Amino acid sequence: MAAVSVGENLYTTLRNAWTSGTDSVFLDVQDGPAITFADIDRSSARLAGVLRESGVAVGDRVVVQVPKSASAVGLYLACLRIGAVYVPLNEAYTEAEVAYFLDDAQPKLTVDAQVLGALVARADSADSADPLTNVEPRADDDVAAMLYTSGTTGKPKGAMLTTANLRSNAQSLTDIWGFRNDDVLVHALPIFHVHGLFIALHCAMLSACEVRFLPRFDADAVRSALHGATVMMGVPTFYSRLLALEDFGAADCASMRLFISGSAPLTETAHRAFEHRTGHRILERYGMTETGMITSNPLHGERIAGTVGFPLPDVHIRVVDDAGMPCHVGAVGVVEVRGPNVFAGYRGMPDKTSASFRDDGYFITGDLGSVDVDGRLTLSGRGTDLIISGGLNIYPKEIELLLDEIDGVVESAVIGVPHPDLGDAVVAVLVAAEGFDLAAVSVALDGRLARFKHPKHVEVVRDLPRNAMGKVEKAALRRQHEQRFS
Ligand code: MCA
Ligand code: AMP
Repeated sequence: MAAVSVGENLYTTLRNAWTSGTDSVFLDVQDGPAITFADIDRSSARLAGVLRESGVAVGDRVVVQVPKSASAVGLYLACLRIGAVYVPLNEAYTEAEVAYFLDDAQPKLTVDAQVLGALVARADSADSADPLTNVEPRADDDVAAMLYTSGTTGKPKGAMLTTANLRSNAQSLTDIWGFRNDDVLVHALPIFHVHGLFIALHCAMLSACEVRFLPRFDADAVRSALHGATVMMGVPTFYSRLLALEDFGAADCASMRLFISGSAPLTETAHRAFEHRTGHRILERYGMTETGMITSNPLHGERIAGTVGFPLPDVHIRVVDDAGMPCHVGAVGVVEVRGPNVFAGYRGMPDKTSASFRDDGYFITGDLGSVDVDGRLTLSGRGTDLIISGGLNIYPKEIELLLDEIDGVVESAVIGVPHPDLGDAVVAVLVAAEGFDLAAVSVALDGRLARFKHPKHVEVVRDLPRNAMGKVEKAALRRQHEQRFS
């Protein structure tokens, strides 16, 4: 792949990759005319002009909480063009949650569905701002986007991703996954996370290939989109839902060359079942908001179920013990990573940032894993209580704090429990006063916590299991509830 110069805007990198095929389809949006690369170039230039006219300048943050659409992609590219920092938010967040992000990000502009409609209308109208065809030069370490991610106890932190972070990951993945301009990518992921926004769309743009841009994951719609397509990226729930379609099989995947899974562990059972039904071995990869993709199983070569493969080009990983010393081959420890993919830090949180890095620049992921003699990484959980449900991260502490405030709740413990569809599902265990009414739980959480974080099951118990130090034993609780959804 051609080397890129320092000072190149990521938009320019992406655009240079498709210049020869501007009339080819980029986003096949199902319910409207297909968007070509030339279309998105034009519409993002117009939107960039409108953003500029609205006073958005280089380095300003633009917070975006909108449904998935071609216009949202245009807005992302418009922000890149003018050097604004794109800050996407999950559509499911409540007003209370969004208020925190706005206060923290201090955006110049906040875009919801209505504002996006108005921006697009202005961009489309004859007397609108001039399209901004010149692209702002950006240095490699300039921040291009900021995505929120939470710690185990603290509030969400804005992970600042630089031009070089996004570019290096995009180039490596396009390369190692063998993307070509005759690929057709099935895109059913949301575009407010690294997976759907950067990994999927950057690979498509760098290879100038077509994207079947579905509004959300719907198993039947995805199944029909697979016909004539070549690649799909998804979270494990996508694969378990496809497998749940009774007659889904090889005939549905006849044109496919690659299925990629990530964001959460893909069980060996799902991996094998998918191969058995379709003949395809899913390629599993591993990443984080702060780092983009870290490792991947090989395109050519053995894809091993239950492992997440090898570090990407220029990315280095190591596994360390509690004392920060490198572990022996095969021993489990904390995974650390260094490379051009690793973020610039949490905005406005220098202490949290430095606590996340070793002195030699390695980022501490918090994931537990081991590396085998060939350098292949296998993950074995996390050192923290993080719950990954349907590919979305949920932090027990955030829910426990709200539960503990409910009248009649003495204490609470929130755990992730194996779930056939979501991987893990949220369960809340409460110690409560006599006669406590469970209906109070949803009343307390509604409007304060995005619905996907609400417990799928709530149970009242007499006591929570504790160790000798008095700490709640979540592992014991998880064992007690492990059959709940099976
Ligand atoms: C929706 N619901 C959920 C989830 N999603 N509950 C728990 N976990 C979830 N993930 C709840 C809703 O609140 C609602 O509840 C009910 O399910 C139906 O909502 P609906 O929107 O219809 O759900 P769905 O369409 O079935 O969505 C499930 C999904 C979706 C397809 C698995 O969550 C999804 O697309 N997940 C992918 C997330 C993702 O892109 N992750 C990447 C981030 P109620 O009825 O009670 O209101 S990680 C990343 O980017 C890193 C870097 C990486 O490695 O990739
Ligand atoms: P997030 O920061 O929300 O993007 O979530 C990142 C976390 O998702 C990682 O730290 C891992 O715990 C988890 N993750 C991503 N990909 C995988 C995978 N293939 N297998 C297991 N866990 C994964």
